[in-house]
Amino acid sequence: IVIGMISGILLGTFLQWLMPAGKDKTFELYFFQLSLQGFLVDGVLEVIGQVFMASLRMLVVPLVFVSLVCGVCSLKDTTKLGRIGGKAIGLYLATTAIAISLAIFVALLVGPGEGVNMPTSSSFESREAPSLAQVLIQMFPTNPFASFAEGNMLQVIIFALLFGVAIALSGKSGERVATLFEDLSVVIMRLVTILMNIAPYGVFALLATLFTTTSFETIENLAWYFGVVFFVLIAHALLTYPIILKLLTGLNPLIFIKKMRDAAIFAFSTASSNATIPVTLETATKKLGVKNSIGSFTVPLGATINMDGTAIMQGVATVFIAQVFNQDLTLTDYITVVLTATLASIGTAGVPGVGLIMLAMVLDQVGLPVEGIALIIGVDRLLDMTRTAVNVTGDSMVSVIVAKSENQFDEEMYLDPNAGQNIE
Ligand code: DAS
Repeated sequence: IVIGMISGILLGTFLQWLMPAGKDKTFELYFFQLSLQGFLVDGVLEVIGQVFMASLRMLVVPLVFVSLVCGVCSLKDTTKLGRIGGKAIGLYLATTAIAISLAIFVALLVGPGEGVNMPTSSSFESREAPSLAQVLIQMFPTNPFASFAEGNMLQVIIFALLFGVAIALSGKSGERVATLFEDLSVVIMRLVTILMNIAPYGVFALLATLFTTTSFETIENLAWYFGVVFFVLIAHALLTYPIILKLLTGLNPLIFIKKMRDAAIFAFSTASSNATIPVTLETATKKLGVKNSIGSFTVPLGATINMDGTAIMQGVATVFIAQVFNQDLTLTDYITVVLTATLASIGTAGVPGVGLIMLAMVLDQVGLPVEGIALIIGVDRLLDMTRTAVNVTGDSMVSVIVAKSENQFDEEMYLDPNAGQNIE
């Protein structure tokens, strides 16, 4: 993807140099430039780029609906749905909302996308912002199929949550439907992987087109974007989590951070919370003192519905893309972004790259051009690895908090620096 990004930027910049504006040119040169613009830029590259963006958005509705229904269904085979589930889900949503709010605040402070004024093809109609009451009322679908067709994701998410609970409470029938959704989830994940294979070509085409009309300093803005996401991810992991852990359990957070090292490194390497579940579970139950009765529930649940790192990327990316395309977002828009990204993080399964697909949905929700994803997808892999490490750290922290609140916690193990040292 990075090669696609760099070659796309170089081709775009070359074409921009080749087709300077202005009329003082011979007919031949003018004819050559017109055909270049017409055939190559507005033709081949535009088509490849738009097809890639369409396929990125094509997955959002099925991905969120299926993985969210599965996430809720997974609660059914544990009688703990009530108290412990409530505590875990409450903490997961709260930490994700804090994460994205922090991300938006820092991004607005730094302004990584300021000064680019990139022209946008999609018409960002200047809408009067819906009131918060309207946003909340509009979250409930009157016709789920219409919500699917329109890609109204908050409604899709609410419907998926309700549908998943209904499955969990439907006995044998529910079990059969839940199995179907688990199989569907595997297929959809395969589709995500397939899509990620064509990403380099899509990124190449999108950036080549974008850079025929964009100057180089956008690269500088991209570096700022990367820096802001990276800074907020580290701040969330090393500040927010220790403060929450200390406040809610009184435990020494430095021990927690130190013991998370292996799981964080594994998550960074795989960029997949799901793939890291075994290591996160080992860390929680063999190092952090979380009893298996809690960890076996909160860790897989967290890998599915808790994505603080992803929400941070989505918060910064939304502000960055709004600034790059010079679109002002209102406070209600930002609240919609926090709601959408927090709820969407429930629907984001823990596999590489899905955070970016969910970003397409968040941008759509506030009417921002989804093409902006092309700018950041090239630097997303390293951020994906980093935010996955934050995701699993959040999953482990909530597991410790819930375990301690349920007296299912071994404080001696937590305090023992050598506990569980033989985890390979
Ligand atoms: N890689 C995802 C995870 O496994 C997160 C993301 O794509 O943002 O947590």
